[in-house]
Parts: sequence; structure tokens; C-alpha cells
Amino acid sequence: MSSTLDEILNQSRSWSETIAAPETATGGAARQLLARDDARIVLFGCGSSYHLAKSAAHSIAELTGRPSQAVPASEVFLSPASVLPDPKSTIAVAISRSGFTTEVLLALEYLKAHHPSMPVIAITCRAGSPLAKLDDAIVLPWADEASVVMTQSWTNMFLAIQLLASSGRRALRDQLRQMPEFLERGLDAFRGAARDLGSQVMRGDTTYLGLGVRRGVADEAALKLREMAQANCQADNPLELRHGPISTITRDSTVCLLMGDAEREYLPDLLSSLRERGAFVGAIAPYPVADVDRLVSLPDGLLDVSRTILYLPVLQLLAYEAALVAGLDPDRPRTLDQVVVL
Ligand code: F1P
Repeated sequence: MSSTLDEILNQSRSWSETIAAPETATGGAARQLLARDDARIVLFGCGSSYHLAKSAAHSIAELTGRPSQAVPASEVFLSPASVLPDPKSTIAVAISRSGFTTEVLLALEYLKAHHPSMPVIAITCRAGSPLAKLDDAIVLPWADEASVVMTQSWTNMFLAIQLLASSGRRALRDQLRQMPEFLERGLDAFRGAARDLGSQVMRGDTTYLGLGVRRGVADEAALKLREMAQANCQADNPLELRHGPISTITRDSTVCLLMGDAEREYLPDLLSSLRERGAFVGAIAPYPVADVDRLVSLPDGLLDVSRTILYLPVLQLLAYEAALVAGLDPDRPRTLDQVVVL
């Protein structure tokens, strides 16, 4: 079996391991840091890990009230004044599946040299990596991958950060603990939708639309489709689309809405503008959505922020199926390496 497919399908098991991991493995000390009420949080990573940082920043801000920002790792050492405006009140969160990515290590070196007292929380899936060796690092080896592209590593590092940020909020943690079961229940439908839509997304351009915590998910979905299937795709905020980008939507376009409860009332208006342009419209939503070509249902009765992780598996499977339609090997994405070392 494909290592990429195996890792995607393994997520309910790896999520359960992350949820069950002892506090020390998932950041006991980090929990204390995030509890500081004067802190602002700057998260950084590269590629998929940068998109993870975006969704994690929204989650931390929503769950703790702390101002949180996600930046590419390179901006920590190349544009520090703009990304670290208040270093004395900042906690840094370094995210890297491999724990070896050059820009992440350069960012850490910059912080050590210029802000040695700034707390740094490192999260990685690779034991023995430079990130894993940092004090109080969060290491999730059960979520590491043989594949080039990130799938379970993304969702498990994201889940670990959400568990950290939900400290003391029992109802929220209970919702997060249900995620493996929700994935098990939905997996057959996710696989069916991915198989059905694999050729659709290869017809023309694809746009993923996500708001707030789901914007990083939309960016990650577009990167998966680009990495595995070499497809023409992009991501945007659902209400931003009509401020220009919609001009490129045609009858060969696919638009996938990663809908939450927050933006539900704006959906009909957006859908009619997409329909006028003849686009194929898919939606992943925790409620019925009329007038779309394909709906993937997610469980309702959850906070949008808790449900975030459930959007990823179907989007990962869609990129996998699109790669097969394109005659490409998802395990060997063109010109990509698992770790970028400059
Ligand atoms: C970051 C990354 C991945 C990308 C590719 C190259 O890796 O950019 O997001 O898919 O594998 O590396 P990491 O810093 O999270 O190990």
C-alpha cells in the first residue's frame, strides 16, 4: 500500500495516541507557558507546517484569548522587527515534522542569539531531531511519516496544540477527545467523496475557501493538491473571493467550501454567485447545504474550533485520488524532498 494512503488512513489511531499521550509528551511545561495571561504567541514553520501554524494561531487566540500570529519561519530571522514587535511578552512556537528544516533552525538560532529569555515551545514528530532535543519539546513519534507530504503529522501536531490551548476547558477537551471516533464514523464517506471528485479537481482550477481557523486548512488542502497532483489550485477566505478572485472562476473551476457555523448565513449568496459562473461546487459542512454538487457532512453540535481537524482527511484523500487520476505517484511528488535543507 502507498505510505501516503496508509498514513492518511492511520489518523484515527494516531489521534488517539496523541490524546492519550502523557502530559510530558504533549507539553506539560508548554501548558504553563500558554497559560501566561500577558503573553502573545508567535508560531512559525514552513510549507504545510506554516499552514498548520495559521490554524493553530487562530485556535490559540480563540481558546486562550492570547494574541497569536503565524509567520513563515524565514521571517523570524529575516524580518524580526515586523514579526516580533514585543519580544519581552512573546512566546515562540516552532513547528516542524522533521525537526531538521533549515529555516526553522535558523529562526531558533536567531531567537537564542537576540532574545535568549524568550520561551520557545518546539513541536515535532521526529525523535532525535534538533527540535526534539530542545527543553520541553513536544515529540509525537507515532505521527511521523515515511511520505514526503505531510498528512497525519499535520493533524496530530495541530491536535496537540489544541489540547495544550484547551487546558482547563473540560467541555472543549471532551469534544477534541471525540475526534478519532468521528473520523472512524466518517471515513467511508470521505473516501467515497475523494474517489468521486478526484477527476473533477483535475479538470481545471480548484479553489478551497476557509474562514478563520479553517483558512490554514484551506491553504494546506491547496498545497496537498499541488504537491501530489501538480494541480492548479489556490485558497482564500470565503467572503474575500468576490473581492476580485471570483473573476477567474469559470465552468471548468471547482470550488470547495470548508464551511463552519460562523459563516452559514452568508452561504446562499456566495453559492448563487458561483452558480452564475458555472463552477462545480463542493462543501464540507456540519449542516445540510442545498444547491451544491457534492456535500461532505461533518458532525454538528461541536464548536467550529473543535471540529477543525475533521476537514483534513477528506482533503488529503482528494489530493491522493487526484494524483492517481493524473497518473502520478503520491509517495514520490515531483521535485519534492521530505526535508528542505538549504
Ligand atoms: C516542512 C516541509 C513540508 C513539505 C515538504 C518539505 O517540513 O515544507 O511542509 O510538505 O515535505 O518540508 P517540516 O519542517 O514540517 O519537517
